[in-house]
Amino acid sequence: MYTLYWAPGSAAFAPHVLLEEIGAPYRLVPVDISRDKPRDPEYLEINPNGAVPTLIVDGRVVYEAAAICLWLNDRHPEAGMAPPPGDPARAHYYQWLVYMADTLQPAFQTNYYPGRFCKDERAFPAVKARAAERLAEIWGRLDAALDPGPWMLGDRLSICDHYIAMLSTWFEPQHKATIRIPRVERLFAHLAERPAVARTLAQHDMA
Ligand SMILES: N[C@@H](CCC(=O)N[C@@H](CS)C(=O)NCC(=O)O)C(=O)O
Repeated sequence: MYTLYWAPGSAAFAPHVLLEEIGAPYRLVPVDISRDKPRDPEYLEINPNGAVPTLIVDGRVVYEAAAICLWLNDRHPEAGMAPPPGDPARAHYYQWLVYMADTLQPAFQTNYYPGRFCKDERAFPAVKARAAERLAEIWGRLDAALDPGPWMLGDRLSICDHYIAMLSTWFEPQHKATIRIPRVERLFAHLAERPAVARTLAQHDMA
């Protein structure tokens, strides 16, 4: 039985949808990640970053959404959400997952939490404006990588697709005017037809 610490609409979405794709039994534990509230000390013992997701199985704790996805795929190759070891497509499976986690997610973080990157509150609008530019650059590269698609790995569905779909739900209204991601939107529409995705979207109140 897996235990997933989560919050709706958060980085827990990708591990959550992967658990649904796998069909493994799991339970969800909600975490309050409100910006204006301190983190629950009990949760900080599990994940000192105070962020979601965290996954526990057989007493082993793992955090970082991408790491959880890689680990779940290792444990459940039968779900077909990763090219197997030795398959050349595995190179880009690693590449895109790491790129989204270490390049795109920090740009979102800079936008959502400017105070973690700059102490001077007067500079927050400038920090957020630069984050918006970074988001536009990075999303441009990701959307281009979906040509011809339809998936991140070409004709093969993988966790990379669930991951990019998750991140595409993190925009603030002002980004929508400047960031165009038509191929990602097409990918999302295809993915939403999958029962595992529909169930997860419903649990995140995003159906
Ligand atoms: N690098 C972490 C980041 C996770 C993250 O930023 N989670 C957000 C929700 S999407 C969160 O919990 N934010 C609350 C906080 O950072 O205090 C991961 O990929 O798991």
